[in-house]
Amino acid sequence: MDTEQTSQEDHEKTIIRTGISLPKTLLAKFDSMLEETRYTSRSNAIRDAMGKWMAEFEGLTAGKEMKVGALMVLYNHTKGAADALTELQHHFTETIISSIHVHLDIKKCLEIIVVRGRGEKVKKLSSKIIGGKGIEEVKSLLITPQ
Ligand code: NI
Repeated sequence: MDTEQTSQEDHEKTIIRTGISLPKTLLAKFDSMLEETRYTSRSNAIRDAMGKWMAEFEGLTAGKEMKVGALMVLYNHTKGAADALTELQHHFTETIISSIHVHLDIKKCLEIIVVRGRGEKVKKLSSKIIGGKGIEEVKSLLITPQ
């Protein structure tokens, strides 16, 4: 048996316990939705959700392929996100064709950033938005023109 391979497999199976901070209401909603499924543990559901998010992020773009589409960004403008988003877009003028801003309510905004460019550039733009201060959700709708 190849000991190096075994060691690698063991390493991949190692379970790490970690703690995360969540709003109480989010956890309550998550738990109540879990009850509608066959999940027997919160850990398994969180692990699957992480896997789905990672696959979506990785699959967002295929490096050299041309993509056209939009990044939809929901954010809270009272937390400085508007200025940061504008500043960022000024660094991606070759990739961003246009953007549409919608004031949803007193705090929330939706920005639809229309993109055209190589997947790797779109992913770079997206990765600089996701998780930013005041950013609540980012969705991408991208197609590969023939
Ligand atoms: Ni607005």
